[in-house]
Amino acid sequence: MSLPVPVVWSEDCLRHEPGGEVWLGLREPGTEIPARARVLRDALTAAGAPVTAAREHDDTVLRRVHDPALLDHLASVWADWEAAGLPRDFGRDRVVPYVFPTPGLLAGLPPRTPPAVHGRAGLYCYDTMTLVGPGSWAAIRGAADAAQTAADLVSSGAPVAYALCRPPGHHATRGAYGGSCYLNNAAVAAEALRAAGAAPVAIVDIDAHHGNGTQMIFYGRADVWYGSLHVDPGAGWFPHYAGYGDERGTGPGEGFTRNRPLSPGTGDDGWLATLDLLCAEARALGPEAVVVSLGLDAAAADPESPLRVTEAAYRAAGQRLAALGPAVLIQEGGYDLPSLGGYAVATLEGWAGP
Ligand code: SP5
Ligand code: ZN
Repeated sequence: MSLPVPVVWSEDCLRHEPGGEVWLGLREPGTEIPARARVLRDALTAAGAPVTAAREHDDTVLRRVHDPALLDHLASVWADWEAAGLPRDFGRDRVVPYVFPTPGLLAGLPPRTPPAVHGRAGLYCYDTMTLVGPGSWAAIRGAADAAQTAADLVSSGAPVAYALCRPPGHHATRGAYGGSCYLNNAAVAAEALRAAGAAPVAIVDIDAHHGNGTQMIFYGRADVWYGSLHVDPGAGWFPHYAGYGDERGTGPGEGFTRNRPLSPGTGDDGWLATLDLLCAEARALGPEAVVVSLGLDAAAADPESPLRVTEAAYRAAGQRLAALGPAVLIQEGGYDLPSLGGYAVATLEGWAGP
């Protein structure tokens, strides 16, 4: 049996070991762990999908998507943290910010980049649950390379390619990381497709959480449409501050963002009916290429979301999304290790068709 969807893989994605997450003031084990990537790779390989190595790319596309200062920060923050003696002298074995330059703090003061790394950390990170360790940058870069390699395949004529990105990316904004995401792999894929000439590009985000980073990166643009279905942030779910239905884009981008929040507990019928609405809107755009932020955390057993979607519905979602056109699939969330591989295989099988 074979699954004709290329899986783009970077061994470096295993090197990010966040070592937990600080949630509401306490460090917990965390669910965004290297085993996720192994489970996904092994399940897809066992299902017969071909694995292809991510190729290294230069910074051109990354610098279009992200503030270069964020790239420089992520590349150097662990070394700076270690040089400051924080692991050895204070037992702080991961980068975690503690002061955040919110508008309420700055109140119009000129922007500063604090020289102390423990002060600077909060300038580029908006939460306490997205930790950085020694191998993080290699993995972050490997994930972005996987996204670009998958985009290259589709730009060269492949109908679909799946990038097994870890860490995930859709919460990373132009200038800040958070939500277990560091660089926005889906935005990188979309920008790579644009650079290869595709226009317009539609991003469909089916992760259980709203992709606030992706939305923000393209919020003012009409050449990249962003649509998402996700658990309602107004019902108490991350990212709390974005993902509401009245966010529709701004300026030339007005009408090119579409959010469809779902009630906690939503199951297959509600999820697929909403996905159909989103797909109809994406199709109306006439996209030349599609990026799917493929989060598998809407799964019934997932510990990070209250949506209750079965493997069969993800299979149906793969089928429906395939009808939109050539697509780059980007792995986002999905944290229930026992069921994760089955959901990925079902989605890609649905894509490939009977
Ligand atoms: C890419 C992605 O799916 N990011 C998810 C970020 C949401 N994380 C919210 C974490 C909230 C704390 N988790 C504790 C789980 C306790 N059951
Ligand atoms: Zn998620």
